Amino acid sequence: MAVAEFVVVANRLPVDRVVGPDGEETWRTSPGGLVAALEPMMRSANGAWVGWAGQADLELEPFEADGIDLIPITLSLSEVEDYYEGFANDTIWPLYHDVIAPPQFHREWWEAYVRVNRRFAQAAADAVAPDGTVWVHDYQLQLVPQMVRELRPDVTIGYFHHIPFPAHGLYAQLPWRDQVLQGLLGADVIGFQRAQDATYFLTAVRRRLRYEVKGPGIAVPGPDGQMRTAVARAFPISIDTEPYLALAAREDVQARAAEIRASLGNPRCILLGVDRLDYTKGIRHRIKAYGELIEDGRLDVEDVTLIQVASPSRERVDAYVHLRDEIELLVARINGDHDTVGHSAIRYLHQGFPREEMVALYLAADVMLVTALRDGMNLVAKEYVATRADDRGVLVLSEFTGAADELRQAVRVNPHDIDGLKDAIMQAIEMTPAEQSKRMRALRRRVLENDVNAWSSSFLAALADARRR
Ligand code: GDG
Repeated sequence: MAVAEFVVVANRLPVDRVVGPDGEETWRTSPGGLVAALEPMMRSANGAWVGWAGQADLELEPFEADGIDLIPITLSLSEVEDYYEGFANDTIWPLYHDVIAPPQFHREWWEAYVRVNRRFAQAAADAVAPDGTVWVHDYQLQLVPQMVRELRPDVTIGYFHHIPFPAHGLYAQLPWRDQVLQGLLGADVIGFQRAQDATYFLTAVRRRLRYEVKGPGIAVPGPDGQMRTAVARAFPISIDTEPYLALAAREDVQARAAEIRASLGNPRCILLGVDRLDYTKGIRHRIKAYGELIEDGRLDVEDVTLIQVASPSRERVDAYVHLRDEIELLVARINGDHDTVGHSAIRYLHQGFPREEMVALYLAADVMLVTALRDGMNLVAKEYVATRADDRGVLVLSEFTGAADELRQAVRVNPHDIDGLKDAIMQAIEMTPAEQSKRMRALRRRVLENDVNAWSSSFLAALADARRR
């Protein structure tokens, strides 16, 4: 029965399965910013969340966790391989990140993508109340907006794209490029991270579908020949700042930061990288630049340490297996050549950590290195800034991240330019405390003002406008 006024559709449900000591199963809400931003809305508007529980062949009835109604979608093992690991993560992900890795095009992956998108759309259409709202998230579900519209023309539909949208020359490689545009255009509001992403999308719509585009508005023909307007523009996402501020202020977290510094031999400067182990994040470029600085004698491992957290990700996709080998070889070479018995050039951690530990690492780090080759936004950059309550510390930030549009006072880098990256790292290490404070104050103002609640409010306001059109 259709009851929810507000339905979120995302690949994953916002919960993780926890198996207790006696084998009993419970669900714990995962602490992502998206959940925090949508929670008030979910509660006040009688909301529901449609998504996959993260395990193949798991058939679950709708259930409630922490007051949120969850509608699980079942995926078979072959669908996980073809729709998720295949089409989403090995076709769309590399293509939309400027083909940093070669995208694989397979017709059976596309067929699974269509089939699974239809399942999500049907579940959303079944759950949403008359004249309700459906908000679809991300590149795994680009066909869902149009599929929901066909099933439920009465509802208002939003779509937010968390990753970049590529320039037309690259997008045009996609064999199913027109179908994907049609899928997205089912939404009333199509949100992107950066103005540039919205522009690329509008260009693709104009060039491929020949629809009329005026500013952010697109005239989309309906099945009855009537025109409606869809809007495509930027809504830069952010973090839920409150837990980061609270953790950074906690004495035990600060003590842990001091302990981390001490355990590394209290180096003069700690550099930090925190990324999912993904080829888009520029981890290799960062480590190469750092290794050369040591090699050149501009840095000494007695004074400086790089901590690199590379959390395990997509370990069944070939490109990620190769990337891991490549990075681990590089780290081992640099450490082997330069470590002393007491000091390590790079402390490499292929592990995930609890949020407390992440914040302790942010507090311990003098310089944060975000060197992504392409990144929709990059929330790590914003998390680092949020935790720096004393206005100290330096953010080195790639210009190819969405965050670079907002965080103008960071030390900007082109990660492909290794010499430029080396100079930027040195500039960050040598920055005076006064200059650090001046920049960090401005960065923090921006992050604290445009938090994830501001982001979701502005998107929902655009959806409310669409409803009135
Ligand atoms: C996609 C887009 C866009 C990482 N390791 C651990 C851990 N993390 C947390 C970070 C951060 C999040 O994961 C990663 O977010 P990013 O934005 O940096 O990158 P993606 O995962 O690629 O996210 C991206 C984002 O969607 C949102 O729209 O910004 O561009 O690619 O919050 O802190 N958290 C914990 N332990 C870890 O080991 N607890």
